Amino acid sequence: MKNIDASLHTRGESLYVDDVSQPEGLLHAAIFPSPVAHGKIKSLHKDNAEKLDGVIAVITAENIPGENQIGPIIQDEDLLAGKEVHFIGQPVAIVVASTAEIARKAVHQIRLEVEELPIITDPVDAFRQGEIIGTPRTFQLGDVESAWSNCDIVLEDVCEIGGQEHVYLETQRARAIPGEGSIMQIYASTQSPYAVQRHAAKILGIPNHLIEVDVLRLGGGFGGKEDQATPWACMVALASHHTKKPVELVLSRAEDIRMTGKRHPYKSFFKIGVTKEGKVLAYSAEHYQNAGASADLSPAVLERTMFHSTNSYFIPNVKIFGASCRTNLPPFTAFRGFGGPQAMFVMEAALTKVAEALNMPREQIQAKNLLQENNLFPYGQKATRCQAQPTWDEAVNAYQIEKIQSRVTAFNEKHFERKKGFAVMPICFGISFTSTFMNQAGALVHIYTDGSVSVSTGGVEMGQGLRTNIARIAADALGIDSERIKLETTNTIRIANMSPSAASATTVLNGNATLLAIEQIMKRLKTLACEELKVADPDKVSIQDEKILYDGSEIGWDWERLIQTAYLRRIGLSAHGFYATPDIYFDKSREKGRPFAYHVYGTAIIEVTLDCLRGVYDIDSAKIVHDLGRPLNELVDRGQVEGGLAQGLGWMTVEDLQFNEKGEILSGALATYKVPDVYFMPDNLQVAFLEDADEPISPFGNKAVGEPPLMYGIGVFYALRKAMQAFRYRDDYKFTSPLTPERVMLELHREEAEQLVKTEPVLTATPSAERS
Ligand code: MTE
Ligand code: LUZ
Ligand code: MOS
Repeated sequence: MKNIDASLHTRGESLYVDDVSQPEGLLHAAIFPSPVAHGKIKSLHKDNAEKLDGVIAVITAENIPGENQIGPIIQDEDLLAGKEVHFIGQPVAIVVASTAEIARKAVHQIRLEVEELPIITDPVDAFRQGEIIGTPRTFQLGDVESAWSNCDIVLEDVCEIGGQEHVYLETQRARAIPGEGSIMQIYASTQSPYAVQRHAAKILGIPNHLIEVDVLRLGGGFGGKEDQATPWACMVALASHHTKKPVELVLSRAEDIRMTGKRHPYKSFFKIGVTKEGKVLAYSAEHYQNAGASADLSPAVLERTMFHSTNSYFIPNVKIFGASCRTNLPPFTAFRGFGGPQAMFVMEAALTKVAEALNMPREQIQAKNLLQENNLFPYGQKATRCQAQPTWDEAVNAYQIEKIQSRVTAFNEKHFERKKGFAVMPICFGISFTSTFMNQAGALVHIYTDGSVSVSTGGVEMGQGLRTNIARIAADALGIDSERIKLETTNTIRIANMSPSAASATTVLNGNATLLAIEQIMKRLKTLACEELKVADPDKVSIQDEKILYDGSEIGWDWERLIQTAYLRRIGLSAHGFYATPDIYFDKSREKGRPFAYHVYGTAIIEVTLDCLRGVYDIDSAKIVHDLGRPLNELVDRGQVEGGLAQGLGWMTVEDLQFNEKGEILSGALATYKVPDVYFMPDNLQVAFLEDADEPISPFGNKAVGEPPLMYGIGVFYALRKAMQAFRYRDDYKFTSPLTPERVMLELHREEAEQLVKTEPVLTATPSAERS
């Protein structure tokens, strides 16, 4: 089955928020953002903006009728800055005008007087100054303190891990349309329609049921719209409330990059102890998460970091500490992997350090410590149906790792300035929201009298193929052609209290809810078929290829006849299904439990060629064995694996998110922030799916696939490090990401670079904000 959006997308006919024809009298909003990273607001001068022709209103915190609060976990985030500003780009005022151009022009007429306060941009500085969000966490297994003394060697180092801009193609946007009384419709590009609904209601001081949120599809979310689509939608609702007119807000790319959060940068310290054979006995890590100016989803992201701190390895003695640290940068937020990738980067750094110290191949150390069936994760869950070893073995055998090894060695002996390196990267990713209560979903199924079917779920299509997956699931469960299934928009009136589409669990949760809705209708239809066809056992009735079967053989009726008869017999042809993931729990007081329904595993081998005189490199190949369960739509799943890999490779290499000490973003445009393109991707990209790995709790055995493949990208960092070592061996190359060509140069030629910096004036980049 092909992606049901494929032909619309390729023709450019798919609709997004602002493609829908404009309602009469639509007004446009623009945001006045804080120009400084920290300070007390003394006064806001907006008269000049208000005087401009075409400006309808300038809205500030004082104009909020309800509560000026949008914090999702901790109540620490103003919709519009009230008394203080905490990062550059923080929204302070909304200008509403007849056109977007006028609104933006008016924004430039606003002036903010601020009494500036000290700025923190580094998470460890923040931690030292007590700027900690929530309570730091500690996960423990065994006893690291007594284990260190049993180790032959103990190594320590630090990782500095960069953030990542989402670069969804469609920037943040929303449109609000006022209805009668206080009713409001909101069209938003959000992964979380319910978050928009409840926060808009809170801002306006009205009950949730007066707000309807509708989402057709997103031009990408990648976590950046899990929570951070909410403010823009609340702002148009607020503007619409004041003007009594429809209002739209579309952020430009530059505004989007400056105003929204990204993947969290981390500073992490690790200590690892091993036997001289390379068996890891003890591991400890301290993760200092740069949370940005408000909590946003940071505590949940940190929690996932904790859960993924040992990746797909078993270590008997573990102690992980994590703290969410408040800085004066935009609030960092969900991004594919949700804190997992940072933890896994650190684990790989530790194993690399061990391999280098023991002078053993990295992959030998990895293989020695792979997670096995029934091993315990540090949080107390057992690894069951563990595919760490099977995916590793299949990758190593199918892709012939010895051949890769000897090819790399031969190449490196022959070439002086170019060096190859490779790395094996196993992944293990827990599936379920770590907040257990969020693992719930609803679906609403209608069958019309012509046999066509309407399916609504709480899931949002963001390019990941959800609509196609749900259509596949519904068609298979009903035994009919997928052409008969229509996927509706995601709407808070049809599905209440939905969780965000995130955590890779959208298909699993909403697909199961769809199955539960269909099950109810099927039960009624089967009973009806027994009555009409004078057969006895409803359990023996089935539908296949639109034919009604009894005990496996056709009995002359087809789908349309069955549905028409059901209608005439007054049988309900609609049902609502509700699904909640069973058997998951977590006890935060002990930091133990079973938070995940299951884990997704996989192994990648990544090979690179590095030009050691210029710092530039090619990713030659990425060869993956991925644990997918049974594919629902193999092309959709393959697309997720390749797309996730691309994003992971970019994060580790060229995507260099930079802020200066004033909290200004230096990579605030696509000219200064490079994302991987099609040429950057490995020429040789192979993806194999592990066979016979059906997941019992998922619809038709399919496993979640959205996020895990991103973490294969981590392998490229260690492949590049290998190539660097082949050129010039040193055991103190830094574990600092991304490993841009520039950083490769500075590392490979560290002494020369230091000499240069001493003698040459250093060029400083101009922040994009000053250029625009
Ligand atoms: N794929 C595309 N094309 N666009 C996206 O925005 N988001 C990713 C992943 N794949 C994303 C994507 C993220 S962060 C998640 S959590 C999952 O898709 C969400 O969808 P799922 O739960 O259906 O896997
Ligand atoms: N969002 C969330 C997520 O709220 N909880 C999670 O565990 C999660 N995991 C991945 C992505 N988003
Ligand atoms: Mo994805 S980070 O769970 O939206």
